[in-house]
Amino acid sequence: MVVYVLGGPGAGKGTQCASLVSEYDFVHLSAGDLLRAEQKREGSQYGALIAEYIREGQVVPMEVTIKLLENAMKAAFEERKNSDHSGWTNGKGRFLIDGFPRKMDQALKFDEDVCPASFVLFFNCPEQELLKRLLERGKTSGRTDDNEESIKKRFKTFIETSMPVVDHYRAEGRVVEIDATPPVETVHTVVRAAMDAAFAVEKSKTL
Ligand code: UP5
Ligand code: MG
Repeated sequence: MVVYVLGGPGAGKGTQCASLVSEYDFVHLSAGDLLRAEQKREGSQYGALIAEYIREGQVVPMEVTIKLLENAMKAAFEERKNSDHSGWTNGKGRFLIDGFPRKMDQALKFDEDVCPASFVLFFNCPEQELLKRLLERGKTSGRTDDNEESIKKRFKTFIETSMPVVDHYRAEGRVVEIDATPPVETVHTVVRAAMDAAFAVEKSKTL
């Protein structure tokens, strides 16, 4: 099972995914985190390219990101193969894919080559609130894109390039939209209810 977790920069994708991991036995894969790790990896041929794209708020070419996601998914299966995680038997597993796909080409390619998503959690939040959160985080995050100039570029890319992906899945009836403006705990309660409902639908399909 794959759930895409989408939303603007700073919407709370990473924060909410972190709680869902233990509650639903998901493996959480943040495309941004995987790219940042690859950027830092000694000997990576993509380091400089990733650094430039992230600072400019642009979407890294999909081949790089999909490969990183595929590798991380394989590693998760390998790691859990002999464990007692109930949702992870017989080649089944649960992934929260955070911050991906953020461009139509990535969405189509991943759906076709790796696995189509069961549904999409979309965190909606006004830019003013996102800017406030990211500038606050930028005081300590060390992220090269948590500065006002990069944040503005990330917003532009999100509206122009990533919202069409959300709209594509919305047209297919696969988007669960969550208001991400309230405090973390409030959003979390709503997300849990949405997950429980989505799991009930998934289960009914397999009965
Ligand atoms: N916070 C969270 N929820 C809150 C709430 N409800 N109320 C108040 N504060 C809240 O949260 C951000 C901050 O807000 C934190 O300080 C948190 O405490 C607080 P977080 O959970 O980190 O939000 P998130 O949505 O994960 O924000 P993030 O900055 O990670 O989102 P982006 O989508 O911008 O970043 P990502 O890491 O996914 O991508 C970075 C870059 O990588 C992209 O711009 C792009 O260049 C590249 N990329 C690709 O090229 N391809 C990909 O497929 C993915 C990324
Ligand atoms: Mg994040």
